[in-house]
Amino acid sequence: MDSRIATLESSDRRHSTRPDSARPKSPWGVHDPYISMEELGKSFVGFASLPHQIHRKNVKKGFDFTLMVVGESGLGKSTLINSLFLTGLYSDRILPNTSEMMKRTVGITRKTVDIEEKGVRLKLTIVDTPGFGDALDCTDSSYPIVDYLHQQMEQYRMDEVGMPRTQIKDSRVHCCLYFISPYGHGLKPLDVAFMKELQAKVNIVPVIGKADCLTKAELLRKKERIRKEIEFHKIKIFQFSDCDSDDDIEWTRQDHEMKNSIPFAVVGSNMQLRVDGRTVRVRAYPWGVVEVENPDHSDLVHLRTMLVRTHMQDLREKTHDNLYEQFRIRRMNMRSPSAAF
Ligand SMILES: Nc1nc2c(ncn2[C@@H]2O[C@H](COP(=O)(O)OP(=O)(O)OP(=O)(O)O)[C@@H](O)[C@H]2O)c(=O)[nH]1
Ligand SMILES: [Mg+2]
Repeated sequence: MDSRIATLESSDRRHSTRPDSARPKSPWGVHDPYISMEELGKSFVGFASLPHQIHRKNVKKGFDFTLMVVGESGLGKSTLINSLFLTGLYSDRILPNTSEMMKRTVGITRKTVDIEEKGVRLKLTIVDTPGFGDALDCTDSSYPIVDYLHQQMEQYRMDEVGMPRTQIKDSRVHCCLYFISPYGHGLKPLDVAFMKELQAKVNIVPVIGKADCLTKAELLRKKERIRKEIEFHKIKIFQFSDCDSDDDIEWTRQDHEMKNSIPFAVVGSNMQLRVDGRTVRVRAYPWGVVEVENPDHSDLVHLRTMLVRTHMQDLREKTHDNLYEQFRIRRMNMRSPSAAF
């Protein structure tokens, strides 16, 4: 007898021995959503398969996710993007030559990659922005970025009004990695002003760039100080949702570790080396090697886990349900299109 029939028989037996008056059990425990209702017994209407239906539909449609990097010039934004996604994850991707990598980013650039993993399609867009200098007033640097965020929200709003929902392309920015310098004593006034400017428009995830410039003790102190300053200045950064009490211990541990890593201390590199038979992305110094994906050296892996594995949907939902909704309401109440931002 095959195992599926054995499972059905035992589930039939479970239902037949239950007294009629007993409260029907939810069929969540049945793993095959396509087992017919007759097979499950008459006590279920069938809506318990809704999560599976939603899952199938979403998988078919695919997902959009857009990540933006913002911060002072030369903090390793463009390098980190490469380290995070565009080369490491996609081995067939052509590496730009070194001189191209060293170039300063001069305008807002958008790169999109279509990825498929186990039948799930993801359209990942990375928005790289030019770094700003030491000016005290952030308006000049923030204006093009804020304007870009506005345009994507406005485009989505117009598409919602004039297009079939299934054809809408979501280019709204779901997450902004805000780079903080490792050299200063915490947040600079410009960082505070910039993040305040961005907080109502995009989910901000703060990161310390070039974290290899700091010792472990310096890094811990800097993280603590930045967290306090963020709280003091009432800057709204992306809040990680709390674990539910029924989440498993490993998940809770990972979640705790991730929350403690904020601001993520990252190291980026475009160089790969063979170390002990493995290919690793490194920064090679005369005194040794920093492995960018080694959790003892950098939080890059925590950041990637958060962005891709654990909080992508949370970031997408917060963008749509909170930030976009507030934009839409403001936009409806105002005559001038740009006033909504
Ligand atoms: N020490 C160290 N250097 C880095 C790191 N990441 C990048 N760099 C170097 O820093 C320089 C600037 O890196 P970019 O990635 O171009 O910096 P950026 O923030 O994009 O700069 P802009 O485009 O001007 O805003 C390059 O020489 C990189 O090799 C890092 O994690 N640690
Ligand atoms: Mg750059």
